[in-house]
Amino acid sequence: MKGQCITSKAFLLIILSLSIAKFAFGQPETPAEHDARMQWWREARFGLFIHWGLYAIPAGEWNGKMNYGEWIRTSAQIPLEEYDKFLQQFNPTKFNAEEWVRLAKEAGMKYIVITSKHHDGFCLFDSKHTDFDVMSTPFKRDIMKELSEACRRASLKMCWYHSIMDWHHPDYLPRREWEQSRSTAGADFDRYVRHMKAQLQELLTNYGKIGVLWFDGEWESTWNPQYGCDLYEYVRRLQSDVIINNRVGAGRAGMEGFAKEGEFAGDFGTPEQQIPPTGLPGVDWETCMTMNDHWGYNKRDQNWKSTKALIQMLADIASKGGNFLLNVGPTAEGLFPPASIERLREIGQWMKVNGEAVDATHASPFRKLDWGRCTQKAVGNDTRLYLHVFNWPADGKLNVSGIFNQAGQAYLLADRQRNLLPVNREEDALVVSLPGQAPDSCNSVVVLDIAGKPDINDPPKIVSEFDVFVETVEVAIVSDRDNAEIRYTLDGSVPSASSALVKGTIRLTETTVVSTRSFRNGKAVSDTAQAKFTKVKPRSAEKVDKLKQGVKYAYYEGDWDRLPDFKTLKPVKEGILRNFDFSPRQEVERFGFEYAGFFRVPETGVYAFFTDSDDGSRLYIGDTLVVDNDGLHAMHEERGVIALAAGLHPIRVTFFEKSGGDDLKVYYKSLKQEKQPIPEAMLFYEK
Ligand code: FHN
Repeated sequence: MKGQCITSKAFLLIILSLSIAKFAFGQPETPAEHDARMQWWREARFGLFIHWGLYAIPAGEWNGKMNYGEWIRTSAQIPLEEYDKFLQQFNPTKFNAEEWVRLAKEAGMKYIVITSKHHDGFCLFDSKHTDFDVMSTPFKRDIMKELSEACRRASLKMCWYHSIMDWHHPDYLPRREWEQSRSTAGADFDRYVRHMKAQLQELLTNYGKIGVLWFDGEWESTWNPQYGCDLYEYVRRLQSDVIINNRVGAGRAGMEGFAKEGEFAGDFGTPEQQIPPTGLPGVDWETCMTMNDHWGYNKRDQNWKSTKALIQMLADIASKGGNFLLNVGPTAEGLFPPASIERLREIGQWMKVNGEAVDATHASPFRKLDWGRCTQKAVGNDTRLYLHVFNWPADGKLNVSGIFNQAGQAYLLADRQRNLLPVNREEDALVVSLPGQAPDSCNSVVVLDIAGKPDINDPPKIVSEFDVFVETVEVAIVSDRDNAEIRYTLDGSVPSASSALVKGTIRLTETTVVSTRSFRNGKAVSDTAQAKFTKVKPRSAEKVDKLKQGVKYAYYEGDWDRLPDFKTLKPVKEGILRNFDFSPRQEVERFGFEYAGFFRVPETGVYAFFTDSDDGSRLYIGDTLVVDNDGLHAMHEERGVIALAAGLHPIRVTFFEKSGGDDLKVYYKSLKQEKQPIPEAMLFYEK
């Protein structure tokens, strides 16, 4: 909606679910406009993350403990007035913006994301809206101004990391649990949001064109989707081309980094310290990662990832269509740690020879390659495959299986003379004959040109919401293969050239194994994909006489790494709640709940249940464990499926929190009901 943020959750979900039609000057952004805005970022593939601020002064040490980083103020529970003393010590006299930008550029990086303000609230830029900024330090230079100008001179994109959470500003809520002595009297979160917007206006007005706004610290209870949507639109109005990550919203599913279903997803997902297991066609995402174990400088942390590991991660991420944001935590003097410089230089040496196999590439057309990864580029109507060979074949034969294209030329990207390598077809594989010696110990790239778009042995996909059913189930078989016949069988046999052709969805009424395969001119051109759909009896509903709305709860306190057997423990408190919430809790850490009641199933069918929790949780229907989401973790969601007859079914949810963030959300969905939190109206207990 033009210039307005949504006033109700329902409207918000409608707008947010259209989040692909992004906002630009009140007109929905067309897919072509969105692609144009994202293009430089998608082609960049590789950027530098910089976490720098007052925390570089203690450099990870406080009161004899050595394992802190940028969270030191809250992890070491340093009182505000104590931490503010660092302001007078921040004087990075060796800071040289040109040097930082040169190191990034030579590493093959195309953009720099730096902490304009991290959670501690200290601003590395000259802000008129706070004295807690670099101009109040002995350094008295606008670091962001110097860096943005150096980036511009080197044609690198300047990007801001900006924390929504702010442990310094008096209007930011909540306070840290250990900081209850710091009064919240008069604190006004909306006034804090106005303050944050005023600083973002400075960052998007005084430093030229900005590439990305990398929000973070969006996970606390005071932030919500409406603030997020409003902030996204606000930033885009200041610079319409800026790209904004999904942490502007409030719907990120933990460190996996993607927005939950129906939640506002910003412009790209943000897996943190991890790489998604597969590519995510049509989804923009960027893995951010430290070189050692800390984002902010820690003088003791020597647990550095090897250059080889980092180069292979870069190839892995690019082969899945993602970006790699690799972090450096500079020292209080303004220097990159030597180990970081060493890795940037070595990555740069590899990129100098092989950067073409990363820059502006697209995801691999293969599901899996045993010897390495693949990226690709269109060359006219044909395709150039970049085969990233991690494990050089001892027999000199590089087997690229499951490809039906005609082969063009092949050569080593490291070979300046482009000496051609022999390529032979062996059934459904193209085999490239390689020299005995790999040109690179980390990742040797073989270029293989093929005619047309990749025609890969990708079996058709068998799609259905559930793999169990009560009466009937609809199954779709889909494939994006060109000029191929998709055939299937329902008796578990491998489809042949005379098997049934897929025409629309298939309705099953009995337990069935569906098998499907692609054919061309009577010959199979894919493996066979199989899926089993099982007809089940729904769990019988229970007769319960005296019902009241709500659930029973029992609240416990204890220190667990996994869910305890609450039946063996004595609850601190018991009672009735309207839903699965923490309101009775008396501790902020080391507590648990067991909720029990009845879930009213509207009609017989298959139901999916979800718990999204930090830390562990489980959901039972009757004696059946339907969702197992146990363990120590950030917000993480698990799903389970069960067939239920219409009526009342016992539901039991268990949860524990050890320390740090905490939350529990319980959802359900069916073929007729989109995923939604279990409404209070469906929860009952026996009086
Ligand atoms: O709390 C921050 C952390 O300090 C760091 O900035 C990372 C980098 O993405 N983000 C948050 C943790 O998820």
